[in-house]
Amino acid sequence: MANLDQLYDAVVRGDDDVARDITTQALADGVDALTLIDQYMSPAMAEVGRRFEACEYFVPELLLSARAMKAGLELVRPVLAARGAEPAGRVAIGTVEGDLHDIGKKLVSAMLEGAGFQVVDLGVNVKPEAFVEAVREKDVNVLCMSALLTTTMLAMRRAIEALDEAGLRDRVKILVGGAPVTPQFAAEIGADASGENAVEAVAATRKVLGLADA
Ligand code: B1M
Repeated sequence: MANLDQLYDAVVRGDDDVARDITTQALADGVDALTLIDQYMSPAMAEVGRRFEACEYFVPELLLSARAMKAGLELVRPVLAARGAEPAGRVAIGTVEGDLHDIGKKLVSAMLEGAGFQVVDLGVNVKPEAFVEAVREKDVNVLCMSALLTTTMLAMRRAIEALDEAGLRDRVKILVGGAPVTPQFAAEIGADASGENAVEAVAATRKVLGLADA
């Protein structure tokens, strides 16, 4: 029988091999896939987030934990998909036009998945029209945009304007983030919220969707 506490520990310690092994064994033992996420992986990522905010963990630890969680999630996702389990919400995320930085975006994406959201990653250098297309086609509740350059953060405004012009602005909540992005800038361009880091991004996503604190 799989020792599920080891799954929690593996995610907190960022050990993707152990996370993969325990998840495989647990699924073979018949442990419920949602239990693995709700009771072990997500609480582990919440603990990682707490350590990050307390400056006990830094970006490298966050990346390792995100990788370990993804290793487990990749095994659990097909099981959930097969039985049609509802995610907490659907999110599309991308780094804006002209910007190739994707490490932070991937981290935000992994934390959102860890919190139970279904995430469509649109990649980097995403044009405003591609964000519009994602909102039109992917049935998402939240659109997340990341920018790391002071020059490219302006593309967030263009994407929001494009959504407005397409008549789709009211269909989604918009969250923006990345090193140069401030809450003032977010408000100025008409976004619903911003997050300073991946942990805040999850909290802000839950908040804009009116979900209770995790
Ligand atoms: Co670039 N780069 N880079 N770079 N790069 C920065 C951002 C820079 C600050 C370095 C510097 O000069 N000190 C600087 C920007 C200056 C500015 O505009 N103010 C810079 C520059 C100038 C450039 C180039 C223009 C350099 C050149 O070619 N002359 C060029 C631009 C290319 C382009 O995008 N068109 C460039 C290229 C690159 C690489 C390709 C070499 C590489 C990216 C590789 C990759 O991503 N695959 C790179 C890197 C690695 C960096 C630094 C060193 C690290 C960025 C990173 O990954 N951080 C960066 C300097 C730095 O930040 N110290 C730098 C780790 C990551 C976990 O953090 O991305 O901040 P971060 O994400 C955080 C938060 O910002 C937040 O949560 C994340 C997790 O906590 N967050 C969100 C991010 N997105 C969010 C979305 C949200 C909410 C929160 O909601 C939707």
